[in-house]
Amino acid sequence: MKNIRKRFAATASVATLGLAMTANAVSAESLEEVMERRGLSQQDLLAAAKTYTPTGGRDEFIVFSSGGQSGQIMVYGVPSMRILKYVSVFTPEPWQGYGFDEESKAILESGAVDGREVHWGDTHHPAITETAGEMDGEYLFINDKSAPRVGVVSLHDFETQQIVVNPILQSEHGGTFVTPNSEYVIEAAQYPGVLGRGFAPLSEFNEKFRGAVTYWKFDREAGRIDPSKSFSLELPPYSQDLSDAGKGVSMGWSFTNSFCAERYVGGIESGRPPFEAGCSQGDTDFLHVINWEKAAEVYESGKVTMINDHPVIMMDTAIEEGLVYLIAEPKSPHGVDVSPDGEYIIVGGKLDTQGSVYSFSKIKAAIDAGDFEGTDPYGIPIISMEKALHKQVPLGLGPLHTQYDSTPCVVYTSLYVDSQVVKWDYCEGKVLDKVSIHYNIGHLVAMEGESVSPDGKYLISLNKLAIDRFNPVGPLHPQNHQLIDISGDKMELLYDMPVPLGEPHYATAIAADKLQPLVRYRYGTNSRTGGKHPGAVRPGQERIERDGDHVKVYMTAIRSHFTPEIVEVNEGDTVEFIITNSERAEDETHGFAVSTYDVNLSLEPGKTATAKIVADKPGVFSFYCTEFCSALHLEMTGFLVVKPEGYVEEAAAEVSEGQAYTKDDFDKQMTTNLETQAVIDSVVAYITSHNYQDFPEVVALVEDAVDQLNFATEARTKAEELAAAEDWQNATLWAGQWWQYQVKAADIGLRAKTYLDENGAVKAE
Ligand code: CUK
Ligand code: CUA
Repeated sequence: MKNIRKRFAATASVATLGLAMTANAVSAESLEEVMERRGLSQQDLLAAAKTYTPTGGRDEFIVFSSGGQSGQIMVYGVPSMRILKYVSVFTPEPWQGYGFDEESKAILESGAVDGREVHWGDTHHPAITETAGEMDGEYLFINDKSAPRVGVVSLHDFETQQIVVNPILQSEHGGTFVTPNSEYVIEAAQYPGVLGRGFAPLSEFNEKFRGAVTYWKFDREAGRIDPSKSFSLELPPYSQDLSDAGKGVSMGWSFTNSFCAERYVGGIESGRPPFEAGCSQGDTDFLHVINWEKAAEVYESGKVTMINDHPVIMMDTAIEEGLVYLIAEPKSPHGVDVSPDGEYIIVGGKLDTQGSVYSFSKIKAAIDAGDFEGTDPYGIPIISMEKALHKQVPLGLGPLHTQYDSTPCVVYTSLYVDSQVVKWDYCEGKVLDKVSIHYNIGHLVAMEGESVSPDGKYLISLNKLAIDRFNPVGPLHPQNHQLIDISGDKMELLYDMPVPLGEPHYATAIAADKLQPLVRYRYGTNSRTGGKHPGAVRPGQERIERDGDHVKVYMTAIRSHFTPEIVEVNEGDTVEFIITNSERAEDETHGFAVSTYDVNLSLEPGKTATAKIVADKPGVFSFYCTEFCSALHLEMTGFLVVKPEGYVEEAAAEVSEGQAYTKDDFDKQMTTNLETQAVIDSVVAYITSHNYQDFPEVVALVEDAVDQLNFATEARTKAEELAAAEDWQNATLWAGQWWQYQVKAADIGLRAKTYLDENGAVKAE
């Protein structure tokens, strides 16, 4: 009767659901009908086909974009333009626990400037480590313009592992750019200051204010910048801007341009013309040409002045040793980009209409011949612009940055004022094509476009304005990354990607197959140091230790419980939860939060992290897992009991039992368990009868399932022992726990089976 009524109800609902019929009709729509309905052209369809990535598909390139004022880096795929990750560098980011666990707090705290913690960053230029001028995908650097800092991100796990603070600059911008073997990470100043962040009156600007460029030594083995082997070079108080490292023929040199070589100091409030007037008055600024290889030798020979314990090669020494030269560059320059072979250096001028192509061999010839047109006010030799130029090519209004194509001599330059990208030939000096973007492009990035062997194919325009491109969301619009196809003669705009994160400046793109990130950590890893966490424990080793009013909880997390689950402390105690995720299954991340406290962990498989709180208020607070990690995720919880000062336990210290269980309950649970075991056995038989060892993903799942089954066996033994003693209460609960482990093992087993099915595993003979 019940069934009939159900069936009747089902029929009635189908009959009355005219909507369902319409939905069927829609899904049968033809391509032409969809195009008509959505107003799509053939061109749109072609663009879609070039970017659309079906479910499960992967991208050919991975882009790391500066997240601007978010202090983060955004990671997305090309051509799909699907965002994959935000890596926080200078800013707390709760999902990944960054700034909410002790390990990452230590990283953020190391970014304190003169004792002041800075919780945001203005990220501009990411750079991936290089080997022989090729991106190798191991580490990534990014600068903070607002507080002069450099962050180091490991691309083994996409986590920030180091922040170094520039000891002498008060402002920077021309970072980070790596030398061809990542020997150094270049960071150049922006606004001049007294080196060491000291004071001098602005009336002594020319005498006391300075710029500089810092060469941070990268220790590849350690995966860290080594400040003790890093040095800087003092420069005049021209506002240094972007930099690039020489390569090939210009290996050992670096180039940093500047604006406001006028050394104008504003003062609009006292009737003086503003900065913008005084800083754009001159026709030219200076490109700084620096021999960093020789500078490193000078530094090692000890010809430095220590400022804030940091070695600085002063200008007099730099001039004497032939480390630095200047060349005029036109009209408020911005980008400086070295060609793949290292011979050409292309500079764009914000107020110019042409791209200036300098020739390194001409520069070198002038230096070798001592052929200078004079010196600047500080005595630095100036190479004549005419003698250093290969060509100047009219490109359009406001050329900023340039990226190199896979075709020799072909480059793409952003035109800020024209809102266009221009494709041109810098060898011949001719424009090849232009495409309009929306709107006011800043940087642009081509695939591996700054390496010695650019990949071409795609270009992304990182625009300053979005204006009318997207659905309105208030006065602050999203940023707009526009994907452009550069595989043909004509550039073709394919896709707009809105990004609500921060203004992107530069981005860098690498072939996806060069990235080999971890799937799980070595058991008990402190992801911020890369080493073994001293507080890591394995299941069975969990404990609570007290030292005075400091309580350490050594905990494990595995689907779907924390061990221990009840933690009792006294009001005023400092409590550290040091938690290891004991999982090995891919993507089985657990979170950890304590109600009302400012902590959240992201515990990926194998990771150990610490949530530290001061239990300053008596009460009972739940801690729980913040990632929906299994069907019993909501049950992944525990209590932090904070006893009031002077509290004396009156009632028995036993935890409340909740529901009471009988032999019937136990028997019922056992029946369920034995049925479940039969299912597990069949899945195991399926997996082991196939060539699962050929699939590393499945091997990992099997390992994880075996873990769960071992736990299951332990729980079963306990249940059976308790049943023998007729303790039906605990026997039933342990039988239930056995079932929990079975369910997890079955879940993992089914994932493995599905994977084998979908990936063509074969049945063994
Ligand atoms: S900068 Cu923003 S568009 Cu910081 Cu490289 Cu040129
Ligand atoms: Cu672990 Cu939810």
